[in-house]
Amino acid sequence: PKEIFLKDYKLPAYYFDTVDLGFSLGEEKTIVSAKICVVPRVDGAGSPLVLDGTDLKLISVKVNGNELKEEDFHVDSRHLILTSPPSGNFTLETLTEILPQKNTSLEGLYKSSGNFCTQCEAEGFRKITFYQDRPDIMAKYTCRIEADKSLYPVLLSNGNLIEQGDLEGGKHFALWEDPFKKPCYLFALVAGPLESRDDTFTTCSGRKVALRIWTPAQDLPKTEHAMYSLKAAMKWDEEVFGREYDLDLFNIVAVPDFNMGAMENKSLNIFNSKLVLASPETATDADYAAILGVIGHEYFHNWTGNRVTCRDWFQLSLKEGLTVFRDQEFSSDMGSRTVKRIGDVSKLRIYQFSQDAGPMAHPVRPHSYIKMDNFYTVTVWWNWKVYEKGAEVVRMYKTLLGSEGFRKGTDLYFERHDGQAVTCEDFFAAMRDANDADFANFLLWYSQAGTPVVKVTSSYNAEARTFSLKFSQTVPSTPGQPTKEPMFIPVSVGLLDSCGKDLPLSSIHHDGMLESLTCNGQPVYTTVLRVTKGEEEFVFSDVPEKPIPSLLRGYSAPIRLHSDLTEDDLFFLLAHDSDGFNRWEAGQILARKLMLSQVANFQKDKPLVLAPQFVHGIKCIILDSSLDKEFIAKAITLPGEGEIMDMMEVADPDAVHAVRSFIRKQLASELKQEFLNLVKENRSLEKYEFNHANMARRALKNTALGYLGSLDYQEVTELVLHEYKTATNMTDQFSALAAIAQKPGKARDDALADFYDKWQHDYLVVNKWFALQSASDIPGNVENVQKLLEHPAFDLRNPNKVYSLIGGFCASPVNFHANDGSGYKFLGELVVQLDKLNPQVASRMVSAFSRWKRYDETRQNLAKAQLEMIMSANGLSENVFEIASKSLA
Ligand code: B3K
Ligand code: ZN
Repeated sequence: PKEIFLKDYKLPAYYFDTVDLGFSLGEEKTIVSAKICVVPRVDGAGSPLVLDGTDLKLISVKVNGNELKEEDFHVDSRHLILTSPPSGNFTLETLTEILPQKNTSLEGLYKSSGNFCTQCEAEGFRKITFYQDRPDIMAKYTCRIEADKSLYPVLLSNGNLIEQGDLEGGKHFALWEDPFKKPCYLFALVAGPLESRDDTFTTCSGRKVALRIWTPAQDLPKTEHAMYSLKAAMKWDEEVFGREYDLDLFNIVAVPDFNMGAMENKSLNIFNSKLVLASPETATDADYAAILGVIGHEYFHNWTGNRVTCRDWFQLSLKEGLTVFRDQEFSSDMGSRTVKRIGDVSKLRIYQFSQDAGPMAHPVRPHSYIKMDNFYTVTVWWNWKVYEKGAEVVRMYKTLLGSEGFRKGTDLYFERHDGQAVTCEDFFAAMRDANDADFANFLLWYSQAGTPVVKVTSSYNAEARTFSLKFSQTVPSTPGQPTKEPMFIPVSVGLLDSCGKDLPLSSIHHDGMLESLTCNGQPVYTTVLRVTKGEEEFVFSDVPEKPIPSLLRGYSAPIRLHSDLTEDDLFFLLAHDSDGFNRWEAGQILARKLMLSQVANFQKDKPLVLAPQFVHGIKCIILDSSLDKEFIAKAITLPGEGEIMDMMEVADPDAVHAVRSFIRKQLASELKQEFLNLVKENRSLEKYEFNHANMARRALKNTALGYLGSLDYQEVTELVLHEYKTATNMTDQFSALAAIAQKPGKARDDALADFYDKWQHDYLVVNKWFALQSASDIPGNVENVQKLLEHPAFDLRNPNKVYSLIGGFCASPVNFHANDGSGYKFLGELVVQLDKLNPQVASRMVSAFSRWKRYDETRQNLAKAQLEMIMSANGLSENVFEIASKSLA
């Protein structure tokens, strides 16, 4: 396999102006015609025209209407090369044959569950027709689709429908025209027996847009929330970013077989049905929230990705980091900002931090790739660097510039680059130029991999009334980047007085300069320190008493922060910080310390103990009626096992699991009455509603139920069963089931059987049932998961089922990392099998092995053996090769 490098980027020799596609969709084969107006770049004329094409059968190729002679082109399994094209503009016409019904990779054009459907990003268009499959080729498209009318009554593509009609032999056709230039990765086609939920949205300039969400007829009732989300997103983008929708029609299609969450094809978004379909009875609050976020995300791409796109795939974060940031802000505005931030940062910590420290570490803008698909965030097994760390980089611009400055920057970015394929530097330049800002070496965030580690020490001088913060930063070495430069880190800070109130900040000494912090003569309570050096000191003046600093408020930079705050300071911040995020963070730091100290006890065979101060802290949070209930639910949830393992020299899944279970159970037993009260006081109100207040009640009740489920009292078991039986929505029902399923036994078996019985007709609910069992940490779970592979509802060809059952299993450290190697063997064998069907999904699964060097020698050897076995498999895909070989390196 060939590695592709950013430094090798070259402008294309030819541009494409217009592209007219024709599809004749058939059961045996599909014929694709492409007529392209080719325009040589000034110094490109006459050079060979190299078109990408994977596994296509070429029927004919014409230039300016004349069939090409054999000596004028070359065709193989990857390319079609025109060896001596005309020197001026010319028309290229190709006819190709493809077999969508045999395409299990779900990339390119594929047929599944009775629909034809496409997925072209990143490089899937080359599986449809011969083309320069790269994002800097932007052209105007038409698309004519022809198919059997009874089997495929609905024919969709990008843009506007300009003609449709019946044809002989029971066929019909539709002709679509997209007036906007686009790269081929945004091309889409859907054909199938679908029906739509219709609505309209009137844009800020008064244009009426038809909105349609397409699904099989029986699923239409479940599209109400998706439609609500779409309209909310359209309005929000007008208000917050000044972006108006640009066509008269916007389509969303939900399909059950899809590799990722969704795809932002111009005016024809295609979604994994999991991210569209919801009803209170079948979807949880988390599903509702994910739908809101992803519908928003794909819609926002219309400007950040489609109107302004990427020059090359190395710039992926230009559109993904920015669009993730936009969807995070959208969800924050629709719900609770603090809770959203806590959720995003915890995920960032779990996934991005660990990837940043592993063999696949790469910068937000990678320097090279073998298979671009490996650089996408697709579901929880994603690559978090391009997407989520990229979003943190965008957030830092906003932190540095403020809301108004940031908006000036995005306005300038759209003004300058509409209709262009650009780079991360272009975004940087727009932010800088619109604000005349000094961003020092901020661009390093795009090129330097690894999570910076920042240490802070503080000291108070009572006489001088000054408070000093000393920072030192290092960036750990990563593959290919042994040494690093200091980064530009915005650290948002506030100082608390002894009553827990924010102190006014008046001025600060830094680099020999005294800087006033007042804003229009008024003191500020939070300020952003620009930390740019290896070692650096900031001294606050006029500080009347020894403060407790609240550092990195709102998590203002994606770093690991180590401070000299004592446990007492942290308990104080947990009780008082005005920054909700840092209040939660203080509790998490305490919990991490506690868990690590107990892991050390466990490893030395010492008894485990839970500090009374910690129980008291949790109790205070529970009883604080001024707090948001969803915040309480987050604040009383312990850090995950993966997060703790990441902090250890040698990760020990058994110890971490034992400690986390011990603390949970101990808290449950000491605070049993409080948890029982939480359940009773927060039972769901009559009707399910997706709003923050109701979701917060459910979150708190179900977190309490989870704690109680770890206890062995009869009374508690009955309560949990009662909650399961009386639940009126999936959020409550599934949480109760999860609480019951914590412990092996008859109650668990009966509840799981009952749940399947109820929901076997609904594949999305059945996936939850798979995931709950596969991710379980009950001992020896690998056998159950093996059995579930044979379950009639399981299908290796459906990505969602694989993510639920196999991905779910890898998420349980004790079972996946079982020291007899059973978990590794299970995954190794499946990856090889899966790779033959769907390389993208297989490569996501193989990533679970990537951090094998973090474990003890026995586990290392077992995991390595599986990776080597995978590497030796016949016909291994580039996707899996890239991850497996980099993991072994
Ligand atoms: N842009 C798509 C992801 C494509 C993944 C290709 N393997 C979805 C999104 O980020 O919005
Ligand atoms: Zn995206």
